[in-house]
Amino acid sequence: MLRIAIQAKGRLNEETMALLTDAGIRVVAGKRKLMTQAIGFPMEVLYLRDDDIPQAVYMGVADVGIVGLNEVAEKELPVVEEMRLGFGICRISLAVPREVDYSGAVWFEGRRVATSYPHILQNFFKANGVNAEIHEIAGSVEIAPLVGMADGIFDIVSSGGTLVQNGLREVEQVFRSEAVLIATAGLDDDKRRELEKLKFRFRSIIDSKGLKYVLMNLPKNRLDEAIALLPGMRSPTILPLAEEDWCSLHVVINEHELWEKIERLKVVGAEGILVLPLENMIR
Ligand code: PRT
Ligand code: ZN
Repeated sequence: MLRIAIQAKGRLNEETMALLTDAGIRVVAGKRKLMTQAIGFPMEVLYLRDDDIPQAVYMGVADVGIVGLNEVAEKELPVVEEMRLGFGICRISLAVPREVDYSGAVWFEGRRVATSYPHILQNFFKANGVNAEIHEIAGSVEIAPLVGMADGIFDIVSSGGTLVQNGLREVEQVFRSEAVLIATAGLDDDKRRELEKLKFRFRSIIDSKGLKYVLMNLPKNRLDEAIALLPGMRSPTILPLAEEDWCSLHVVINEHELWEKIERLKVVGAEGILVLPLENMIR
């Protein structure tokens, strides 16, 4: 049976739980319980702090884990990245006080930088031939320049709001991150098989994100024009209607082009258009 490590609480917890639920895996998280048995998939769920997940997976305490790629990169442990999950998207950036006249990475030469990601930062400085003093601090990195602890910071940025609030300006985007599924290297055959099943479920959920199932009625003689407008799956589904000159067309359309497509379909005579959420697309 697989054991998966997930973040007990924090930014990744909610979307991780939602991904498991969508994959038909129910987890009843008992308060203060470190581990629970999943329902709907033979799996145990281990709740950890995100910082501890790469190590737990590396040691085989958990076979797989869901954690930010930033934590995996920082820990520099040889675990296998199985799949990117498309949430928890952020970057780790260097930032300096707004008023600084920034001249490129050399600006950091001899300067102090506060961060919770010293290894990733060290690699960046090394690649750029910069010698800077890296100060590792656990939290509230963004206030370090204000209180005189550092000249700049290297921290996670998402909207950029936190930097602005603290009078800082993002100057180098060093590392891009999102939640990833990682696994212990060299899982045995049984566990590998279970993991492939899990990945198959995750993949179909990720692939269906932003997709809508669209049904419409269409005069048969405009069908070719309508099909020419529609991208996507191998061919649209066309069903006969009681009224002879009409048919019903079913297609999958991506959210971001939904309205544009619908407007054009109306021009070629589509009527009674229904847009339905698409839960899963199994390829
Ligand atoms: O308790 P535990 O150790 O498990 O959690 P934690 O407090 O260490 O981490 P948590 O829950 O804050 O974040 C978990 C993971 O979410 C991170 O490792 C990233 O992979 C991912 N993630 C995505 C983020 C953000 N977005 C994010 N915006 N992690 C942190 N932030 C913080 C950032 O540190 C900064 O303080 O949000 C602030 C910046 O946000 P903006 O939107 O103002 O730019
Ligand atoms: Zn953490």
